[in-house]
Amino acid sequence: MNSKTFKKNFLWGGAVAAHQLEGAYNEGGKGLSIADLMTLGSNKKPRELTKTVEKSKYYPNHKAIDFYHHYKGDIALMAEMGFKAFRTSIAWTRIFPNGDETKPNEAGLKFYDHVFDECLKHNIQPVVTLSHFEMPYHLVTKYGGWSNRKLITFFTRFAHVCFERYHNKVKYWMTFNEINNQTNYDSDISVYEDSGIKFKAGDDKQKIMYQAAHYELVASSEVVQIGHAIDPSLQIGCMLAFCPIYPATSKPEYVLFTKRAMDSRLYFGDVQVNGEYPNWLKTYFKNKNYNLDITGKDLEILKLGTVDYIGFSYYMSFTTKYTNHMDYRESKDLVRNPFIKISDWGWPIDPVGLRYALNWMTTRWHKPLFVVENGLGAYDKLTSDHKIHDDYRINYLREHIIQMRKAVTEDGVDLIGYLPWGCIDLVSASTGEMKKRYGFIYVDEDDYGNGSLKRYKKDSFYWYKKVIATNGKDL
Ligand code: P53
Repeated sequence: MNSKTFKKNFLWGGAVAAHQLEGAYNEGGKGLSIADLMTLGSNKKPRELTKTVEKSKYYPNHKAIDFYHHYKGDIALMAEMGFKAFRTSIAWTRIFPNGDETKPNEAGLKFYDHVFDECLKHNIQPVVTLSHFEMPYHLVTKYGGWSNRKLITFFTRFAHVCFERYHNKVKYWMTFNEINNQTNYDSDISVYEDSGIKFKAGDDKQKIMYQAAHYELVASSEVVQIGHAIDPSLQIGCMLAFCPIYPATSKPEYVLFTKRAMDSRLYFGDVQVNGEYPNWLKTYFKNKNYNLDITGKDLEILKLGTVDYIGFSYYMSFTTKYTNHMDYRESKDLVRNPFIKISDWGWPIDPVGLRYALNWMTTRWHKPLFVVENGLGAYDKLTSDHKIHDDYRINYLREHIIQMRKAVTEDGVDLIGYLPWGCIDLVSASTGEMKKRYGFIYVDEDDYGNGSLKRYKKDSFYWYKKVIATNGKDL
């Protein structure tokens, strides 16, 4: 037992996203989202991004784990673990089915009233992401997703409605989930999930990504301002996928390149925290002759809506291989790190990287930090007596919490809370599988939606309950 630990009101809990667990994809007036058009994939086979719902294909997000009809029981299980906070997202398509309407859908708004009320009944604080890989598909077909400036208007309208409606119930908000995944612009799914953009042959993918990200950053800043104007007590953060990047050798050029790689992945945070683009990137845009649509007014807006805290996911670290240039390309520039094991889905497992991340962000941004995702996607086996012995998951989380505790007690990091991903099993974002499980709560359902949908407590359920009860002392 460690006597030094987290602050008294530390927000222990878990995280999910609407499209990955709610199901009910066409109930309550909900419109089609981009996630509703992503097929089942696997570790080896990428998910297809289809134009319509095709009869011959399986779309796992349509049903997901049917949280839409199970939310009361599921939230009660989280309360049983002692959750202080529960992170979910508001499906944009429940509130604005097409995205460009001016009047919200009352049935959608009511659903989240019920979810948040249920949380509050159990003294669980809702933590809400406004955009989590689930924009209305209509905004893709009619406007080209975030390649279009008009999206700023639609998104800020959606955020305005959510703040007005829920500001008494929800105090912690985030604008765009993992806004920086699209740094890997060679990954079709990453750009599609973040920005609703499908590339055509001959597109300058990097330029298109930077333009879309710019509109998102402006929208994010406007949303922070709108939220604070409605209720100054709201805490509105950004959300970054934080993967530290290490150099594979100590050759100076290499270390320099690695720094640039990290700056490329994390400039989004610079803009959201500091309110302006870093100089290296302004110079980069100039040297590339990009002539992006970045107006003087945009730059003013960016200054006025800096975030209150930094939400981030932490799953893994990356390691770069030698290059003789400074132009980081994630699909080509990474290698296996011989000191680090990988998960069954090939994700490097690096608990020390979490302490590194917490220190890196504190030094750079001087803001409170919030771990809003962390966890191990793994195969689980349901025994005949309905147990799941997931010691591998417990070990992963324990090692990460130990590093997080060191960052707080030995390095002085200001940490708000810890919300491990997929606290209840749900549909994987990258593969669409159910069998890539993260939860403390097992859901009896296979990749094709077969199963009783019954919920069972894994060994990690009881372990995490104890961690929360002792505020992270008894691991
Ligand atoms: P899955 C890539 C790299 C790191 C985090 O991921 C990522 C992704 C995109 O999949 O996504 C976040 O389900 C994301 C969640 C997602 C979770 O990590 O692919 O915010 O929506 O489910 C885990 O194993």
